Amino acid sequence: MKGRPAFRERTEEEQHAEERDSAMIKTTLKIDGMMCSMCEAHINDVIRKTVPGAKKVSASHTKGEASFLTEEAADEKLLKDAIAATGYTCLSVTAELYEKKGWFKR
Ligand SMILES: [Cu+2]
Repeated sequence: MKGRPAFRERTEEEQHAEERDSAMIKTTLKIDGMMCSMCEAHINDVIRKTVPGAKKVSASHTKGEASFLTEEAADEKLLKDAIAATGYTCLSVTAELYEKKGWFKR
């Protein structure tokens, strides 16, 4: 008796469907002016208000950056303006594809 189910190679179509479902966009902002965890909280608030669908919103004053995940690309100018209005400076915004399965790796 065999303990494992037979392995079936996934079709290319299935693989593509899976990539579409699991792919999100990770946006990373370089932010100048954060000095402590209160600043991080301010930035997190601004991001959540500016990008309502944002997940995994996280700012780090030691790294001077903040990041979050979205299904659709976030509006760069809107973010920069909102951060500037809070008293910090958004130096850059970068977006990259992010796979959901990576969340649990570390
Ligand atoms: Cu602070």
